[in-house]
Amino acid sequence: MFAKAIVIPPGKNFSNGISTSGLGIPDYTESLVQHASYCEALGRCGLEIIILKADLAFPDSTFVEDTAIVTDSMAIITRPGDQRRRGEEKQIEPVLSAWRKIERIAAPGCVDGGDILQAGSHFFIGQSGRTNREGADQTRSILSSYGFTSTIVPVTHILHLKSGVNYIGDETLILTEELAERKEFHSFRKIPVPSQERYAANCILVNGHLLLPSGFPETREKLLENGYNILEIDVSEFRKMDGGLSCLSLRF
Ligand code: CIR
Repeated sequence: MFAKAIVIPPGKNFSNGISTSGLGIPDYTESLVQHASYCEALGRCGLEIIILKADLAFPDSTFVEDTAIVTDSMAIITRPGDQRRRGEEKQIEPVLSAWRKIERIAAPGCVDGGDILQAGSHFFIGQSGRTNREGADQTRSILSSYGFTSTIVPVTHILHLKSGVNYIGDETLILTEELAERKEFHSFRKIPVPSQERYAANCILVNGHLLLPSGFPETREKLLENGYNILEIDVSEFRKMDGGLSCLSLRF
């Protein structure tokens, strides 16, 4: 069960962040409305929301998940893989240190939290354009010293591991068709998303509610058939900046 979530509403210069989506420029007012609905949904899941202020030096800082890996016993402060985002983690560390022992990723290691997927006591660590081998190895070794096991998964064609696969409880992964073939995930029950709905693979289970991006009817139907209690949220403006639902909060 999660008790809290840290969020950062998008700053005025949100549209200056990194984007490869080709989906156009996000509407700032709409992004604030969507962010507020996202927070409201987390509130409905019983979480206390800790809202930090956007720092205009970091237009991508609303994607707060990339700055830390939070477990029950400790938090690892990451070292973001893209230079333009390096420093976002400095705002998060003092906040998390009130609740968790702090560990850190050190140079030359780089890790984005979006590459770190927890499934019970096991972690999958995406080695991607943002998380290098050194960062993945540091993460493995910290996790192992706290009793967690982990597997490194090569990530290609998508930004982060969690852009394509997420753990939704009961030994179940929701994932893209490509990732469903991967041997690393063979022991899990899988809910594949159709290729035209691949964005919906980034959804999160929060205290018995499944937060799902709106606009993905086939995935929604499949999840309903599987008994999930769905809360749909429109995050279209964040998608324009390559962000998914999971990256808008740090839940713990
Ligand atoms: C970036 O490229 O870093 C941001 N525009 C999007 C980050 C999304 N984060 C995530 O999926 N964990």
